[in-house]
Amino acid sequence: DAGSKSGRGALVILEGLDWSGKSSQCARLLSYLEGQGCRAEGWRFPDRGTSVGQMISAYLANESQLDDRTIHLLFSANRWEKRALMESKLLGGTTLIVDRYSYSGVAFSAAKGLDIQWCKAPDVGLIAPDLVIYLDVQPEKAAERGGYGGERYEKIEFQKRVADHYHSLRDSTWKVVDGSLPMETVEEQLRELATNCIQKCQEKPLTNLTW
Ligand code: 2DT
Ligand code: MG
Repeated sequence: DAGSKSGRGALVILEGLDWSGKSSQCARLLSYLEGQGCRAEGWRFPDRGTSVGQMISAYLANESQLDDRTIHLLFSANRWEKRALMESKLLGGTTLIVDRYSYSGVAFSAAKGLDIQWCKAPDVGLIAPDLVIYLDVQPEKAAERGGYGGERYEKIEFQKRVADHYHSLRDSTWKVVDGSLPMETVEEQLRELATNCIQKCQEKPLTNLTW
């Protein structure tokens, strides 16, 4: 009965390359948790619904050009504009299942050659995740999935560099799940990881991201 007591909600992030299966798994995990009576919401970054998010969306669709540092800061601003709502949801007992967060921010910008410390700095002070699940899929496998190649970063060579940067960001909150396993197997592993995390962090205070 994850989340049925009156503690805070958990901040659970899913990370991975484009077409690693994050969005499908987020949706499946969310409906499972809701079915268990757990209060949970699905979020994603970039949140394309805000005015900052619309600038990001146009950039990703190659409808606009932006300097690499400018777009990096817009991605970060897009998380900052959601920080207060995120905090109140979590403190109010709602678990957030979030498709991408600051790790995407750093891994994708660093893959363009930007300095990693520079990339990390604007996200210091955002809410620290309780759990980061990395869906590990080979860039070549992800590229075979339908729809691949539609947006700016969906090129195998670039995704390989992103994967290397993700690798260097792994810390104690990360769990790596083999995203090439059957969907149901991946789903089962995510259920277990998320349920454990939700139970464990009910009494823990929220902390800020420090890297
Ligand atoms: P989606 O396909 O998941 O909508 O992502 N990205 C994402 C960044 O470069 N920096 C960030 O901070 C975030 C959150 C990853 C769209 C693309 O945007 C990239 C893929
Ligand atoms: Mg995408």
